[in-house]
Amino acid sequence: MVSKGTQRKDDVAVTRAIASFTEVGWDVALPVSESARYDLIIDTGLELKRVQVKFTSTVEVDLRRIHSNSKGYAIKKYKSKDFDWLYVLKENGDEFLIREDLGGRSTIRPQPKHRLNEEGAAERSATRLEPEGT
Ligand SMILES: [Ca+2]
Repeated sequence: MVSKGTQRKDDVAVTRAIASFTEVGWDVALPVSESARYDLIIDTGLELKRVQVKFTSTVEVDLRRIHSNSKGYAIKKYKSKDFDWLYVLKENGDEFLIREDLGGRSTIRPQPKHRLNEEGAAERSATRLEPEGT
C-alpha cells in the first residue's frame, strides 16, 4: 500500500514534470489507463516519448515496484519496453531526464549529464527570442 505522503510526492513530481516539459516547449499528454507503465507522454515535435516519473529523496532512484497478488506480493523491475525516458525530481528540486534503457535495472543514480535544468534553461532562452503572438 502506498502511503498518502508518498503518493503526494509522486503527484508533485508528475506536476513538476508537466510544468518543466511545457516550459521546454514540448506538448504533454496524460495516459487514460492507470495500468500504463508510464506517467506522461511528451510530444517533442519530432517524436512521442513515454515518460516514467519518480520522486527521490536519496541519491539512487529505486526502480522496483511492489505488486500485491494472490500469493502475497512480488517485486518487479521495469522492462525495456515499459517506458522511453525516466524523469526524476529530487527533494532539493533538481530535475533529471534519463534517456537510457533502464530495463531490468533495480536502481539508477542520476548524473549531472542527466540534468533537465540546463537543457530546459537553454531552450527557454531560445524561445524568448521569438516574438510573442498578439
Ligand atoms: Ca511514476
